[in-house]
Formats: sequence, C-alpha cells, structure tokens
Amino acid sequence: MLNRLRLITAGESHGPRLTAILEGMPAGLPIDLEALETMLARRQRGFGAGGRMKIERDRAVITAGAADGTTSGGPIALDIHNRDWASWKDRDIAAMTRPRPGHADLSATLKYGYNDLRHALERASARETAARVAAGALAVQLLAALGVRIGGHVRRIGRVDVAVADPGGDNDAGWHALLDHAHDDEMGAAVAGDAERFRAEVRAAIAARDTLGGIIEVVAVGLPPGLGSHVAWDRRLDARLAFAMASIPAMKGVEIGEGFGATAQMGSAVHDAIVLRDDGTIVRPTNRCGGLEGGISNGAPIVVRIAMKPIATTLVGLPTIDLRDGSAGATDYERSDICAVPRAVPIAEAMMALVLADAMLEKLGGDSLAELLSRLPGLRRARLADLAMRGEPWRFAYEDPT
Ligand code: EPS
Repeated sequence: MLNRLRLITAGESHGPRLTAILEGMPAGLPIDLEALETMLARRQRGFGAGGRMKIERDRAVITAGAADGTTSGGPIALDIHNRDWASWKDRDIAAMTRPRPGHADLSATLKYGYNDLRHALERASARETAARVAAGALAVQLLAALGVRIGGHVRRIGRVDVAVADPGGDNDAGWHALLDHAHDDEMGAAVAGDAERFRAEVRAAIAARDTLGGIIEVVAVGLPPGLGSHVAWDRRLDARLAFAMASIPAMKGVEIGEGFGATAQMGSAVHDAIVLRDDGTIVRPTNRCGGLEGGISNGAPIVVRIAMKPIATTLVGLPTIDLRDGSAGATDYERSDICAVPRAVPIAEAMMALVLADAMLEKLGGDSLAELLSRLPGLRRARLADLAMRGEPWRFAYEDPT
C-alpha cells in the first residue's frame, strides 16, 4: 500500500540479523540515529515483555543510502543484529510438531508444506517488526521535517480501558501533551497514573499464567489536508492506513476516529461541525472522523485505533494436536511476552509514518528534502481564501452513451 516508498524486510527471529531496505526516500534528510535508537528501544520496553527483550539491545546499522549522516536518495539498508543468534547458531533445534492456536504455526505449515513448525514461527515472529520500526523511524523523521508529528499511546490493556478525551480537530497542543507523556512512559500511557493500572492488569495475567491484548491509538498531528483521494478505492488514505495497521502481527481490528462507537449514535451526534474562525481558517472543533473524510485528510489530527489480540503463546497449554500422529494434547511453552501492547505502539507509529510519508511524497513530488520543503507552503490549506466557489448552476454536458 505504498506508492512512492518501498519497504522490504528479511530475517528470522533467531537468525543472525534482520534487514530492512527502504527505497524512495528523498535525498538530503539528516538522519538522527539517536532518535532511531530511541524508537527501537521503545519497542523493547514495557512491563509484560518477555525474556527475549532482556537479551536484545536493538540497534540499526545503516549500510547503504546515506552519506555524511544524510540520505542520498538511494535505497537505505538497515541491519539489526540478533544477539540471541549466539545461542542458536551451533544448536540442534528441537523438533516442533504441536502448533499453537493463534500463531502462524499451522496455517503457514499447511501453506508451505514445512516439515517442522519452527520454520513458520521464525518468520511469523514479531521480531520482524524491529526492522519495520528502523525503517519507519526514518519516515517519522521525514514527516517531522515537514512539520508532522506521529505518536501513539495505549488505550486499553485487558479489562483496563483508559478514557482519553479527544482534544478535538483544532487542538494540536492537546495532542502534543498526551503524546509527550506516552512517549516517555514505560507502559505507553498518555495520562499520569494510568501506567500503574495497566501494570496491575499485567500482574494478574502473569499470576494466571496467561496473556493479554489491548488497544493502541496512533495519531498524526500537523498533516495538511488533501492527502489520499476519494476518486479510487485504493487511493483512499483511510484504506491505506487500515492495510498497514492490519499488517502488524496480532492486530485484529482497525478503527478510524470514533469507528465502531459511532454506530450507536445518530448521525447528528457523529459528524464534526465545520466552523470558520476569525482568521479565515476552517476548523473542526470535534474530530470524531479521525481527520479523514472521503478517504482524504481534512487537516485535523489523524486518529487510528488498533485492536491487538492476546499473545498466542501462553504458559497454560492450549488445546492442540501433535502433527506427527494426530494425538490430542496441549501446546508446549515457548518463551514469550505476557503482554506486548506497549511494545506495539512504536510499530503502529512506524507503519502510520510510512503510509503518511508516502502520501506526502505523492502530494509534493520532488527528489530532495529541499524540493519538498520549497513546495510545502504552496499546498492548499483549510482556509476560506484557498477555495474558489463559482456559486452558479452548472451541467454535466456529457454526450448520451446510447
Ligand atoms: C515471539 C516470541 C518471542 C518474542 C518475539 C516474538 O521471542 P522468543 O521466541 O525469541 O522468546 O520476544 O518478539 C521479538 C523477539 C521481538 O523483537 O519483538 C513470537 O513468537 O512471535
């Protein structure tokens, strides 16, 4: 679902390394390696993360597409070393024949005809998302250079749903405050005090030897109107965001703005009023549409929520069969996370950033950051003066096809 950018990742969870290649980035973007590492570190944190995260210290090494710390316009290659490789490289790996419900073990083995389930696990593992975050961090940096901020926070873990009031369509500062807090919070909570409620829920899951999912909200602030299009199904920006979000492992639902909640309301309580401010800008005091109308950004913050199912690997065995002989039994325990919802926030940010950076590149064209920046002030904004209404009747004036 990317048109100007291309991203490909490679690597197995317990292989030597993960690789991402990001093609289509403009030249001249200074690369902030510290910010890239901070984003990778946020993907590793959070109470409820498994033992593997104590082993890894994700760091991306850029081996192509940059010169003097700045993008060159060529494909950017990013390498992340798997520290856990050290304990796998010389090992005879035990046979795995009992598929875990909810994981790709069975479906990928049916599809590819593997003779051991671990081949499915190795590539289906969410370890792959480290490569996405490394590439997505560059998209975040491109958007930041264009005045757009991407951030996310945890809305729910298990039964703990924290209500965060929508700051509205014309209140960027309200979003910045929430996203600042979430950025630095171990559990990804946007409001002080909520992290402890999330931790208590995770503690209960640990005691029950079980796992938890939740809801992540990811937001783009400062985006111009006019990204995406209503004219063709595959150009709709909401559809492109939903595709990217659903591609994250364990995500089972995507909502834009009020999403499913809006179905319980009358239309008059759902749609956001259009108001002209004294300075001539057209604003939306509420943002129930999540910054997207007709598949196009409207200038208000884009708000997307995603539903993450509980991790499929549980300490209590789940019912399954042994594929060697068909005997019924329970899954074996594999080291895993109890709750990976806070860790998934930067993944969602990365995927949103890739889609929106792609849409900005489409809108602005250009091959270098300087070119993009020179075109930015010319974009039509939500201002009355930017719109030219004819105010007169008109006709289709087509020829009749019969
Ligand atoms: C995962 C299982 C765990 C997670 C892994 C995803 O890995 P391991 O089997 O090595 O303990 O930690 O996620 C990561 C390694 C990561 O970097 O996010 C799985 O089965 O999907």
